[in-house]
Amino acid sequence: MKKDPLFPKRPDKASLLREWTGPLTNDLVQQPGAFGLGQLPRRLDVAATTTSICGFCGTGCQLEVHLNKEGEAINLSASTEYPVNLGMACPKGWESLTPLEASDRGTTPLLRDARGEQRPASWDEALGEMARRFKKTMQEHGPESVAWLGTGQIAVEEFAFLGALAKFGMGFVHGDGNTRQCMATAVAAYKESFGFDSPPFTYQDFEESDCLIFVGSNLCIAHPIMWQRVMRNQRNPDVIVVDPRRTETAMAATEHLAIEPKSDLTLFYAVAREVIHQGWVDRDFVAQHTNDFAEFAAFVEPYTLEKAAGASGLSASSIQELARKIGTRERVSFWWTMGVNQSYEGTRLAQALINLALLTGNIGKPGTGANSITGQCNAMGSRLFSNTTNLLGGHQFTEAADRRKVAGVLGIPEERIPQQNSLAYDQILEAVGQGKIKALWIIATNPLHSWIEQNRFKERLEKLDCLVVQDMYANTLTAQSADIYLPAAGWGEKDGTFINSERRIGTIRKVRKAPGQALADFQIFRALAHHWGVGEMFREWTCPEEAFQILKKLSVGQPCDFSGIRDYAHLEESGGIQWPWPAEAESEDGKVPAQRRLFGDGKFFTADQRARFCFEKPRPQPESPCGEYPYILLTGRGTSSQWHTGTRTEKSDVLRKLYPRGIYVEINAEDAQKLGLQSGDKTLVQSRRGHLEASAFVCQTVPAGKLFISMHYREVNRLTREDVDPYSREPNFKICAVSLKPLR
Ligand SMILES: Nc1nc2c(c(=O)[nH]1)N[C@H]1C(S)=C(S)[C@@H](COP(=O)(O)OP(=O)(O)OC[C@H]3O[C@@H](n4cnc5c(=O)[nH]c(N)nc54)[C@H](O)[C@@H]3O)O[C@H]1N2
Ligand SMILES: Nc1nc2c(c(=O)[nH]1)N[C@H]1C(S)=C(S)[C@@H](COP(=O)(O)OP(=O)(O)OC[C@H]3O[C@@H](n4cnc5c(=O)[nH]c(N)nc54)[C@H](O)[C@@H]3O)O[C@H]1N2
Ligand code: SF4
Ligand SMILES: [Mo]
Repeated sequence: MKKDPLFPKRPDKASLLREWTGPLTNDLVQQPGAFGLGQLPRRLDVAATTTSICGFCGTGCQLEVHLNKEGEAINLSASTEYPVNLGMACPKGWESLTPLEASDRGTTPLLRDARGEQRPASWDEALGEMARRFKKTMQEHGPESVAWLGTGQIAVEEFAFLGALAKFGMGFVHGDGNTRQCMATAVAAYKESFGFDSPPFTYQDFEESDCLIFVGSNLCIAHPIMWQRVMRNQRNPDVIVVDPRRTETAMAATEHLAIEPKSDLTLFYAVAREVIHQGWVDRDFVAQHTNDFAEFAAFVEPYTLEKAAGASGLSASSIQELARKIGTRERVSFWWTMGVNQSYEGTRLAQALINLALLTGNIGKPGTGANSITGQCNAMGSRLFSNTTNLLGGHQFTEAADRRKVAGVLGIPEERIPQQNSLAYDQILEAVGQGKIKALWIIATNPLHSWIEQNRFKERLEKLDCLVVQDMYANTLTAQSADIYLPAAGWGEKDGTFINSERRIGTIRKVRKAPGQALADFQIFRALAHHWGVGEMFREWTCPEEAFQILKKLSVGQPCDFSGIRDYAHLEESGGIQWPWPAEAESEDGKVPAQRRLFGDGKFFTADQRARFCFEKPRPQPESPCGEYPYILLTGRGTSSQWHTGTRTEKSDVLRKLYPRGIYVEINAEDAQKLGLQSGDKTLVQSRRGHLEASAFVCQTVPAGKLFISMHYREVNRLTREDVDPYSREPNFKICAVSLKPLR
């Protein structure tokens, strides 16, 4: 911990005001006074300062947390020297401490009694009861009758412990997490194209690119500090946003391509064809470092500019111009988020972007790359260490050598490691619906708000014999349904590491005591191991920093090898460390370089070290608009001040003020006029699966025929439809067909 009694780096209010140079958005983020600047610490109260990576989004900003004599956080500010955020933070970051103080924090375990009411219980009772019920279910119905659903929002050490305990200790076969709702598509795409789940970029690339193409990404509000990095770009770049909506990011870009939803695949195949026809292919790179180019070139041949124009609603000339920029600008980078991942054909779409980077040799060099931006603070950690569909450290359950290696590092019998992958989230739920999975443990996710097609989800959940929910708050929608509730400490109340979007590993620190009897997830897993009778198996997992040493060993020899990281102090003094950083890594000055990207040598992680062109014919959307449901509903983030289901951000008065409380639906002026609607009028929005009431917000951000409702409102997933991408099994959250009627 850094001793800093005089707090010399305290930024003054004026410089912080200057730092917010963000785009004009409709949610007031440009008014810094609104997000907690009034709370800068008073100089004399600060006894020490420590640092912690922010616990919200995958940007991974570092915060300086100012502590009093007792080591308790008084307040925080944005780290000025961290290579990610350079002194900036968004409203959520500034307000990070407030959700910890909420009055509805879980302070004691709860057990549902015979009358159906949740009653306080001791940890021994609650964990004893959980162990008893899960064991009984497994004895009667086999190991496949239980499962867990985890998260991308706890520390790496925590979900590694969770995954190891559940599968190797308790004998589970199935577990998945909310990363499935989010990043699974990028994982599947990278694995097949590059041989490993390996986002290649570093944030410096935002500043060093000549042409940045954002596909299905609303960076200004979902990753505001990454957008600030784009704003620092001095190369006069083209910033092109491909999104059906005129988002905050689209407005701030140099160009907005307002495509028809789900026409992206056709569009980018046509762009690839044009790049090939115009001779803009980097022939040397393609010949030396890729496979299947000839097949790809033949495949894209039917995707003419006219065909893409027909599908996307863009003009043939604007598609040609897009291809020209991709083919001729020196440094081109492709960035994507949920508009790509959350699609029934997301994996192929992500690969269509990867293909363009490969075709034009835009990879491994400054300002380039096919770059998936991650959502949650530690989605990248969960991708490597959740032990769900891949074995700890990016290994394979199905490979005997991998099982042997992991068993050796952990000192457990090899037979403890399942030889099959877990079912994916949607398959776990299907098994719940069929009565095959009877006990479910949900950790740090709130699927009764966030999972797609809620009615179906709720029906399935009712079939469970036992639901355990482990959350910071006892009153989330999901926690209220629990038979057993386990109160968890949150960000700020525990130690550990997160991995951000650019593969940077950084530490989080305990700066507050958890309320009541709430325990860090790590400690809950430790206690549960004891109650299950496998405490001995996890005797080395005494604290997160010890567990980190085990994870280092698991990473050895993998593309993500970070065995060269000494300990948490090494991470803190280095400004975080991007993987890979193997034990044999060397640098000239003995320090770890602040920015590193992958594939500078053109060698990929496939067996022959070549990247693959992966492609497939586009398919029609699962649900198109029709006479009865004439609109396409789009869903996504609504503001930089709210986080998902709002369990944390709703607890801050400051953040709440920045966003409307009541649910609203964005509707184009043309459609509103036809229906005689004005902003504020009540409407009924209906799909084949459910309905909701929302007030109309008449605006130009959505084109005619499209509506938008943000995912922060719990009602939205009553409307959505559970279709998944066949390769990643990520749900198609972004679109469904709905009707809208004025309610008078
Ligand atoms: N403030 C805030 N920030 C967050 C989060 C939050 O809840 N609040 N959540 C975090 C998480 S977990 C995630 S995953 C990220 C998500 O970050 P983003 O993916 O940037 O956010 P979304 O709004 O979900 O979706 C992005 C865009 O995809 C567009 N889109 C929809 N369909 C299509 C399509 O067919 N084609 C194209 N090209 N675009 C389409 C939508 O119109 C939307 O503008 O944000 C992270 N950051
Ligand atoms: N329609 C629609 N639906 C969507 C999306 C969309 O774009 N459209 N986006 C999807 C995406 S990308 C995502 S990532 C999901 C997110 O969906 P969720 O994961 O359900 O959303 P959160 O609100 O982040 O839920 C996290 C939960 O963990 C708790 N928590 C926080 N920290 C801790 C901790 O340290 N320990 C424990 N035990 N609990 C903790 C919080 O209180 C909260 O209840 O939503 C998905 N749903
Ligand atoms: S951009 Fe993301 S990581 Fe940075 S302060 Fe905001 S929520 Fe936290
Ligand atoms: Mo996400």
